[in-house]
Amino acid sequence: MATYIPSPRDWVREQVELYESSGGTKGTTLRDTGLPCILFTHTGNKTGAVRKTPLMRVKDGDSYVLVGSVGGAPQDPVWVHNLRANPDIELRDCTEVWPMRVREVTDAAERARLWALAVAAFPPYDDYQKKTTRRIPVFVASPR
Ligand code: F42
Repeated sequence: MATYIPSPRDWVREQVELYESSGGTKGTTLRDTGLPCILFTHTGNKTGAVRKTPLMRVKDGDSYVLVGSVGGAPQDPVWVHNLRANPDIELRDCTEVWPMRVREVTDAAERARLWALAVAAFPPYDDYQKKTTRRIPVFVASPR
């Protein structure tokens, strides 16, 4: 069984620990914004380690939209590289956990539709995209 390596970012590691240890009843929102988050488990593409990443919850039917924004930083989050290498994840939305498969969104029309859903769920995504020249990567996670 691969080892879990927590995020080096304290607030992220703490949210993951609270989210999971409470069985998805605590730590399920972005700090005090009340906006819902999901948590997904993925495989490190270099270490093979278990990695866990909270993201804002953006739903599209029974699929979820994963947005690699990191606040509009100049670099993609490294979980993007993990998903490109290993598309099988586990996604937790509060008390429910599903095995899912991700695919990166490349079609412009599909991206526009999903981006609108993402911004509706979390308006700062729009500011983040304006802040950086990189095209924020978007993935769809669907039940496998
Ligand atoms: N980030 C977003 O991008 N979008 C969101 O909507 C979002 C919401 C959110 C809500 C709550 C919360 O607590 C955090 C939230 N975040 C959101 C932040 C998110 O959880 C991640 O912290 C952020 O996206 C950065 O992801 P990252 O994968 O770049 O994390 C870095 C800091 C990290 O963990 N680095 C590790 C390290 O040691 O430096 C390595 C992690 C890793 O996966 N390593 C790979 C491996 O093989 O193990 C190799 C990766 C490679 O190819 O280099």
